[in-house]
Amino acid sequence: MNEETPDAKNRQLENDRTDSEGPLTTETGVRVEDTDNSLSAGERGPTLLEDFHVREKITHFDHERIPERVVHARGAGAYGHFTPYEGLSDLTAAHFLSDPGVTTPVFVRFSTVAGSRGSADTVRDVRGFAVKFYTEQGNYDLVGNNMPVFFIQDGVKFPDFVHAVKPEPHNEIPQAQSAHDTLWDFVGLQPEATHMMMWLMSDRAIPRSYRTMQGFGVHTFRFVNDRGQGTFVKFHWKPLLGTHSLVWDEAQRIQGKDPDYNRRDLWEAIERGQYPEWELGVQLVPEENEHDFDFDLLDPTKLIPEEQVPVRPVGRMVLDRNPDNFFAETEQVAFHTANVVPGIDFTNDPLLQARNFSYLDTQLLRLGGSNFQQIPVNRPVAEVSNNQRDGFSQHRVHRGQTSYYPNSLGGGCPALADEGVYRHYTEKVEGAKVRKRAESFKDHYSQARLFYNSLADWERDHLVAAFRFELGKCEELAVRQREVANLVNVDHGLAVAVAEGVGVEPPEDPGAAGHGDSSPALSQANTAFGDLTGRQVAVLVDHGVDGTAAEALRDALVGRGAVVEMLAPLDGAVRTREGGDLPVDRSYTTVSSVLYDAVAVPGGPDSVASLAEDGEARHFVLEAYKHHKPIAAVGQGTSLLSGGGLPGRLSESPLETESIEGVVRSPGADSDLTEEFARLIGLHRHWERPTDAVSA
Ligand code: HDD
Repeated sequence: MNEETPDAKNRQLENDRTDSEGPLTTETGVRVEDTDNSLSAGERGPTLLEDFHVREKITHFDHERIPERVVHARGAGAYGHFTPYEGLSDLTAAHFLSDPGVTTPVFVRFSTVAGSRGSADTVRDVRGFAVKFYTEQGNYDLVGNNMPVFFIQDGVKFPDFVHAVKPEPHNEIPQAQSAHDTLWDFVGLQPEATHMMMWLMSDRAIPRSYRTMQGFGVHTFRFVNDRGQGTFVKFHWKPLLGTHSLVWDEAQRIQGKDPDYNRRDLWEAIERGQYPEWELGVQLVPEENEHDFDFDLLDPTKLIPEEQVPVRPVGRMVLDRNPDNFFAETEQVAFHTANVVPGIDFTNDPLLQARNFSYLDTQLLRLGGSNFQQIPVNRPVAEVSNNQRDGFSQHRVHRGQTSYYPNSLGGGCPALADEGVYRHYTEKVEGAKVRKRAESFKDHYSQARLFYNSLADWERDHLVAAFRFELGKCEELAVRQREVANLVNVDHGLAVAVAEGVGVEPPEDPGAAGHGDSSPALSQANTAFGDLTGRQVAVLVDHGVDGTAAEALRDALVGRGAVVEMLAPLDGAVRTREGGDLPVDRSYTTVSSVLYDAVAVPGGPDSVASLAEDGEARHFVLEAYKHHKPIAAVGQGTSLLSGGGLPGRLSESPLETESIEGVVRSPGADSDLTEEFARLIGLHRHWERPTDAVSA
């Protein structure tokens, strides 16, 4: 274990933390006795210009906002640490990957892409997954997404893509949505986007939590070892909790009920000590095997199927500390794909090359000049020493007479480093200057089809529904039709299903059947299940509730890491059937079933009768049912299931043992019930449950 590194960043930040204690002062430290009344000429007279306090206070306020990120404006961040499982020095000179004894502090920012800073979390969108490693060799930023491919192949198209997905320029509608004409106009004309659009229309675009999201470096990067040998590498982050998503209808409702849903979830999990974890994995391709694939490794619209090149787990990242101040840290953190350390290099992926230009440029604007690396969250824990000077908001007080190289007056300092230095991979490059897309980048459909083939039936249903929803929001029929024409190259059945949904001509069958390959690793059906950590469970109670059952259920689930809340019509406490008081966590009128992963209704005739008369309570259960969530009903609680307009077989015989997907019913809260309920929660959602007839 490295003694110095684990909290090196935290210790460094300690010098910057400020508690607003002691008497009120101006920015220059002058004490202020009144901040409620401006200095005026007479009690009812004009405010005087000489009131430096009021001028300073208002001027500072006027300047409190900085430009939001042009993309990924909405985000949430946390600190943590990364530890490798084994030394990888045979592959890379990166010290943070060289020794399981080295633990490296990290800051991670998750984000949506299209929405503004104040937009909702659960929109259909890509999620950013940006990791800053504060390594002993300098900062390394792995600026990835929760999807392994991208919309375009060359960075020159990025402004076009972003203009298309952002709110339309004439009326700035819609906010944080891809369901509008300009986006689909663009992607329909840009077939290279097809593969990514399949991911965007899949459940990956509505993650249940940042804690249940995969991350990908997307590009092929290059590891370089001490001997200068290169190996192509793709980075993967795998959440220990598994990769889980919301239901689209639920995601939309959460946008209103709790726009901070993902942000809050991350914050609260860390505050509870349920630290989210990801495993870092790498796919490695020796340089000599670069051309062994039927796609180009430099093409960011392609992934390497895991079945072809397995993902090797190389380390673990834990997020265990929330920031002290959102603006200072999460807003001011500046990621840059060109922040690399020795042992990690780029490839000629044309998207990556453009990113290496764009990120520095954007920080200069966003953070007001070239000294943004001195902002506490951005400052490396590695020593910084160079001849760069001055600029807006220079915080360093450089000493000495010289600020040039070479010098003799400054003792030759800073001297050139001779070990641990960054050496660019000595790749041989030649070629005529051209503006031309490589032939090897031209297959835009095979991997879109691979993705489609790999999905479970329910995932395909969601995908078709998402295409119908999004294209159905496009006013121009030609835009809808063009996208359908695109999809027919992926799968004829998919294109027909979408066409039927959005009222355009179903396309002809192109005849030639596409390949039948699939990659099971791409399906969320094959992720990790069973972990209840941080799962939110609602228990609906009212006066007369079977308190023993309610508490037994709660204690058993809390013991497995779930967060269980007692919800009643009114806040405070309810009287139990046994005569005691059961504290209520909140009134269900202040929340909604969409904010919970599962619902339980304990027995107690009075409690259940009262809940059954309350439309809010019935809707709560019905909505959870519609969103495929696990439901437990104990004793008379089962009758609440029958009163809410649930499909026949539930409502007709609430206590019958006929099994209903994801619903457990029991006369009492025994261990079998809790066991089964926990199992159902661990399965996340019960997709096989038919819900089409449910109106909630
Ligand atoms: Fe980007 C932000 C991820 C392509 C230009 N990008 C940004 C963030 C993430 C990504 C996670 C938010 C960082 C944070 O939390 O502060 N971007 C990606 C991925 C891409 C990608 C995975 C493709 C593989 N990006 C991309 C291209 C360009 C940019 C091709 C420009 C040519 N991205 C930016 C940016 C942003 C940004 C404008 C906005 C704010 C920022 O950088 O700091 O420079």
